[in-house]
Parts: sequence; C-alpha cells; structure tokens
Amino acid sequence: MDPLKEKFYQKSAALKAELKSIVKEHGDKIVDQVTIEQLIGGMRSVKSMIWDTSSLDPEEGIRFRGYNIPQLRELLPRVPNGKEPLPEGLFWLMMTGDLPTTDEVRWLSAEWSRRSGVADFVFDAIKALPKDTHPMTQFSIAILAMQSDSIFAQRYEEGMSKNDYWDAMYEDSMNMIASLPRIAAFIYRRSFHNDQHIAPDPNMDWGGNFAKMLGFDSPDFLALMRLYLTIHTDHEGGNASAHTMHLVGSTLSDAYYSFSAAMNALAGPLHGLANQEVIKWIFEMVEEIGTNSPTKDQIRKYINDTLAEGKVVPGYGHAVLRQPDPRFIAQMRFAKDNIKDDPIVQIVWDLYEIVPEVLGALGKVKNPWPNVDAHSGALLVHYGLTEYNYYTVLFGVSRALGVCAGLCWDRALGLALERPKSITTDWLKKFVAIN
Ligand code: HAX
Repeated sequence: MDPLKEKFYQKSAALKAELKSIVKEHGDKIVDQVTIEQLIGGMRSVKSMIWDTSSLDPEEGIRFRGYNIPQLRELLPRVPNGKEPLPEGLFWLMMTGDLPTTDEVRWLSAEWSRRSGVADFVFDAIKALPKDTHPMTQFSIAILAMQSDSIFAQRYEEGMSKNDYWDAMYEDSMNMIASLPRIAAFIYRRSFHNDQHIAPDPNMDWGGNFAKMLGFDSPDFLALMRLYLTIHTDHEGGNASAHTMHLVGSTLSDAYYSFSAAMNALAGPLHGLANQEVIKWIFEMVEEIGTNSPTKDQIRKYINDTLAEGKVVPGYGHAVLRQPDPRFIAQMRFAKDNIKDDPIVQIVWDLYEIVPEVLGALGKVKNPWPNVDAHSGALLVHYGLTEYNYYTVLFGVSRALGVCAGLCWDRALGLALERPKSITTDWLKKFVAIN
C-alpha cells in the first residue's frame, strides 16, 4: 500500500468505529432545527452532513483541518526557493489530518505525475465539441469520458465488498486528480491557442506543471498557480460543488460521475462562474467609462447602475461568510508582494473600498464583503491569462482536491445514501395554519 493510502486507511478505520459508537449511544440527540425561512431559503446553515476536510466560520473564514490560510502558507511544503505552498501538501493534510513532510509531498507530486496519463478517447471527446463550447462544458464532458476507466465501477461490477469501497475510491480519486491538469491545459490550448499543446514535464509538481502546460513559465505565475490551486480546494461540505459531489457519490456513483456533476454545479454564476463574471464586469466597466483608471465616483455609479438593472455585484456576498474572505485577502497579499501598478488590480482594490458600503446601504445583503472570486481574475489578467471564460476550469482543478478527499472519507466512513425529505407547499400552508 502506498504511504498516503496506508495513513488514510488507519485514520479512517479508527474514525469509522468512533462514529458508529456515537450513533449507537447518541443517535436520537437533536443537532439542529429548520425554520421555514431556511427551508425556502436554500437550506442555509442547516447542520446536516459530516465533512472533516475543512470547516467554515462565518467571521474567521475557512480552516483546513484546523489550519487557516496564513498558517498553511507558512507550514505547507514548497518547491525549493518557492514562495507559495504546494497544493499536494493540502491534499495530504485533508486526507490524513496531518501536515505532510517535504518528502511526503515530493512523493505525492511524483505519484500524480506517474498516474497522469490520459487516454486518447478523452481528448477525442473534447475534440468532438465545437471549439467555442464553454470550457466548463468541455471539462465536465472530459471528466465523464474518463468514467469508463473507473476502478470503483469495475470493482463494484465484480462484486466488491463494501469494506473496500474506500480503496477503489482512493484509486479513482488519485488517477482523476493526476490527469486534470493535462485535460484542463488541453482545453485551454485548444480553445485559445490554435491547438498548440505543450507536453507535460514529469519531473515537476502538479501546479507548476499545469501552469507550464497552459503556456506560462514565469516563476511568479507558477507561484500564483500553486497558491490559487491551494486556496480554492475546499470550503466545507455545504457549498454547491462539494455538496453535489457528496450527494452524487452517496449513490455509489464513482469519482468521475460525482466530480463531473460537481463541476456542473461550480459552473453556475452564483458559485464558481462568479470568477469569470467579476472580470467581465470590470472589463465592461472600463469600456463603458472609457478608461482603465476610473475615479471612485465613476466606480460607485457603475455599481449602482448594475444594481438598478436587477443584477448582483459579482464577487461580493456569501451564503456563510460575514467578513472579507481570507482567500480574497491571500490573493490581495500576493498582488501587493508581486505586482506593481496594475490598473485592473487597482480597480479590484477600489471596489473593495466602495462595494461593501453600497451593498450595506441596501439593508438586505447579509455579507457585503468580497469573496474568493473578487480578486482572482485580476491576477490572472496581469500575467496574461485573459480568457476569462476559462477561469472556472482553474477553480475546478483545485476543487477536485477537496471534494475527492471528501469523497474518499465518505466511502471510508460508510456514510449513507443522502435522502432528505421534501414537502409540498400545500403541506406547508396546512402546517402554518395549524401552528
Ligand atoms: N449584489 C447584489 N445583491 C446581493 C449580493 C450582491 N453581491 N449578494 C446578495 N445580494 C442580495 C441577494 O440577491 C438577496 O436579494 P433578494 O432578497 O432581493 O433576493 C439579498 O441580498 C439577501 O441575500 P443574502 O442572504 O445576503 O445572500 P445569499 O446567501 O442568498 O446568496 C450569494 C449568496 C453568494 C449567492 C450572493 O451573495 C450573490 O449572489 N453574490 C454574487 C455572486 C457571487 O459572487 N457568487 C460567488 C460566491 C462565492 C462562491 O461560491 N464562489 O465560488
């Protein structure tokens, strides 16, 4: 057994036994209640699933296995002389609960490189689509195309014991994660660079190699990509992409089916597509105002016009967070350290000054602060990755780490098929009348 699998097995077998006894002794205790507002309002904050890889505090933001983003930037291993953490390290942490050593992370980079082969039929499936098909559609279809290689599906067909589900899910997750940079880079080069593809470098780390296959090799861009792929991995289990992965996986669909579905959730503008919407909105602002250095009054007017048209301000607001997103702050710090005098970055910072005040004045927005998507586009544009309808694919490649770790844990803990109860509006009206 490989070292990560061995450690994962030990940790998860112990927790599985513990959970079983918690259910046996305390199974009837009430954890939460649901109000009608929550029921109609998208189940906000209803405690209803187990997800250990990360947890989200409304005021403090995300913690991965107890570590916040500034701590991870310090503690996770990097490449030699690297400025940012390697996402491999965060995957190890999410899978095991322990910070990895540099050697363990090096092993994982090499292991993903070893597993990164992609069958021709997957590239053929992408090639069958028109080149202007949205990159997220190409990505989701490519992931689904890989499903025929699922080890979980094959072993299930052969009669695998339920005690072995975790093992097959681990294999699928590792293979899928390993292949995503090649697939995502293929989509990018096909859609925007005349099919001029760049071969993978088997000796590089997962994120650095991805950046190179996209066609960028400045050390700062590689550092940005490693940071980006680290901070977008996981945001506890209730967000739409993670919850989709968990739900679809709970039917014993394999990692490919589950992740393709998760990516379809990420592709919505209220979720991951917000990163493309932010930069598109900024570009439209620049065009409408006629300068890339608008005044704060001009920016304020543009925000108010957006709201008057019945649209949301992309990149602002959150279903859980009630403070500026630490993932936004991490990207802002990266920009302050590495980027000088960029007009689009400056607009992002001006928006940070103005939008919260404007949204706050509406009196209904629960969180007027920026989320992760408010900053990422400006950084990518700075380094020349300007094709913004590709951005959610980058988010998706990163999200794979969190949701695959979650899926491995789901199967290792033997979590059940998800099946909440729906009610009709007639039922609700009668309930209200009686109560
Ligand atoms: N601009 C304008 N209005 C906003 C707003 C924004 N950025 N954020 C919330 N509101 C509005 C809501 O539309 C809602 O209005 P109505 O009552 O008229 O329907 C009201 O304020 C209350 O909403 P809320 O309770 O504060 O927010 P929700 O939990 O319902 O929604 C969203 C959270 C993230 C969907 C929301 O803030 C939004 O639409 N933001 C813009 C899109 C965005 O940036 N999405 C990315 C979120 C992070 C993420 O998942 N990244 O992948």
